[in-house]
Amino acid sequence: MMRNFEVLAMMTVRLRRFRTLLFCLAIGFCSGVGCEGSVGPEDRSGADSSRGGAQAMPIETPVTDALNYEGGDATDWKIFEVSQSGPVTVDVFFDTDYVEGVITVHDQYGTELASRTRTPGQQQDQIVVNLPEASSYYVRIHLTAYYSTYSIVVTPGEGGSAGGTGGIARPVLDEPL
Ligand SMILES: [Ca+2]
Repeated sequence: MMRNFEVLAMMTVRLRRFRTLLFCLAIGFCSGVGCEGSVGPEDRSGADSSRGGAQAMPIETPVTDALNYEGGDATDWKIFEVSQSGPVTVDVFFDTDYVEGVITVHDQYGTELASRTRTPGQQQDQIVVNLPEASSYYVRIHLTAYYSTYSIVVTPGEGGSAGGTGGIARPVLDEPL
């Protein structure tokens, strides 16, 4: 017949084995699904990941920022103001042309007015949107893959490759003479 301390020692050993088993299972689970070092798409996005934290963007002034889907900064919100109703052109220029994502324009209540899904391979995305009144409006730039620095500018009028009154083409700086 075992004495009390022998029973206690045996149970302690079993408990340690059980804890070791749990530990190994946890390690195995984490290495399987990538617990360590994994970053969610918005984990490092900052306040501008939501409309309430949108960064101000003056009209006709390019603003440069960066997005990184795998690095945890998939979304930037920008806010701009217009003093009259009418069309504006939003141009977004990505340094890395194969990034994937979607650009949307919203009114002051968050209602989506226009949307453009990026075409990988094009550096410039252009959205023309008719704004119904003098007010604040938002642009949401959201990546679904990869990372890039980008510049965004809002100009009054209708742009487009057909020679509209608004919008700009990306400046070409490195052309050979
Ligand atoms: Ca962000």
